[in-house]
Amino acid sequence: MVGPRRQPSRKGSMADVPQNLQDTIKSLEDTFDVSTAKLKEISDHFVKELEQGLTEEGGDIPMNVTWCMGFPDGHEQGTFLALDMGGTNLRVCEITLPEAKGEFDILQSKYRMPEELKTGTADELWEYIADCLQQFIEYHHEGEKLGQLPLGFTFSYPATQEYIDHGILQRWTKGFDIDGVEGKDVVAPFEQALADRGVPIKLTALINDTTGTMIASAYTDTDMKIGAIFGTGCNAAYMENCGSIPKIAHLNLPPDMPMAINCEYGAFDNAHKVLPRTKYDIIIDKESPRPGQQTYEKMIAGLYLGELFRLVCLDLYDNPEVRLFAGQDISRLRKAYTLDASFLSRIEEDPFGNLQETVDLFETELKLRVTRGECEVFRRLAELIGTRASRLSMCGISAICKKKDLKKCHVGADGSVFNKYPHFKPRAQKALREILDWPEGEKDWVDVRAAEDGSGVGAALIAALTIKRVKDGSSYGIRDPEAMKKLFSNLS
Ligand code: G16
Ligand code: BGC
Repeated sequence: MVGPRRQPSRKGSMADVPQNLQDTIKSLEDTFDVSTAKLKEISDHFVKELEQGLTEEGGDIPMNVTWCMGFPDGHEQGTFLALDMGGTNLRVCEITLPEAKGEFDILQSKYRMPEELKTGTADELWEYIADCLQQFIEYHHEGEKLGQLPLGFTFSYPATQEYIDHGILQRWTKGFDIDGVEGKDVVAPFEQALADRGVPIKLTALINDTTGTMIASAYTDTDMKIGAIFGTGCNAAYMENCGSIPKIAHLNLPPDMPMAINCEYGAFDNAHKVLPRTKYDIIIDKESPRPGQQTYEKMIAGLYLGELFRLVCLDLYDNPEVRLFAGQDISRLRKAYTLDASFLSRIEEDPFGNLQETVDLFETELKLRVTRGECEVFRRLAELIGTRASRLSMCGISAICKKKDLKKCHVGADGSVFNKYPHFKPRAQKALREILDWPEGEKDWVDVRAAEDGSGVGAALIAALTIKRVKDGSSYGIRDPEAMKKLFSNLS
């Protein structure tokens, strides 16, 4: 039998929850709540780390120079391929930017990144990606004689770029652990796999998903100043002036020239100075493939939310005062990463007064029978983990706003947590308001909005901007400007 639809107000729902579980809820609140004062402290420290990342000496946050040197003006034109390799999906798109300002047509195929690829070999990775591209071209251009197609490759991992069409993987993130790629150029083996298959593609720009999201969003919205991903991983990009990037001072670029910076701020506070890490965050880090890395990301990104929930449940099972799942076989729950963020979303979205969906979820996913009181603990725990993630997520965004003195702007956002996790956006906006102290009664000055069609369009636009730049005579950050100019002389 299904209980009554849950009322928006949950007052009274605790009346029949045993005292020991009420105490558990209180203690979880103490563990996961992040106060306004703490958010402000984190955000202030974040500004310092952003600045340090731009210096020659560097710091925890890489602040990668991307060679994406300007926003689109809406008049970019041509047909481009875009490849988007995220944590979960691989997308191949063909994007046509027509004459009409700010428009685009998109053809796309989505392939799942097979789990085993994430811990396989480098050859398997590049071969899989090249196969997907080959399939896409054969399907959409069967029998056509094609010249070299320009490609924007969204590679959503930290990369050092001397040129826009080159990138050395600094380290894998998001649970990837493929040997022999870190510290090496990713473009050469990728191009080799394409050449082996005779696929007529020329990588024109290697970009990050945050830069792509920023550029795609700015194509139709000139207030867009930051691109952010709240998904399997977390990160943001913004536009800096070359003159404010001490680590590239030796290149003598014009000081006012714009340069997109891929912050890679998932690495914020790797020195553990300010984030309120719980014992669960510490376990997640310790048991990850790269302990000590991505401290901030591991507290807020989608990959880790289910794992946090699982670790707390295990702890409460072992706690003699609480004894969740008493007397039951918890072997399924013991398996690391068995729960993903959608498990929490579904608990948070359970519409029933008696939390029947939560009961069913534990039964189907974990083969566990749970009591009404336990469900109240799970509901509150999911809310606490989700709320902490959205609030902490805004420390990075507010820090960029402070650093660039952006009082009012839009932030283009993408990723499964932003798009699918319940209440993420209102919780995040509330935290931004607390950190940035907007005057009472004012609308949100910094507005985090869903990005237009993700970083695929961004990759195409950055490829277009790069070709345009080379044709206009700018060779900054392009490996072989003459060759690129010649190859794409037919594109406007
Ligand atoms: C979108 C963007 C990708 C980005 C991804 C992040 O893809 O186009 O560039 O990497 O979001 O989200 P997640 O980490 O949750 O996959 P998609 O395929 O989710 O629309
Ligand atoms: C990666 C970033 C990426 C972010 C969001 C992080 O783990 O290091 O490059 O932008 O995830 O996908």
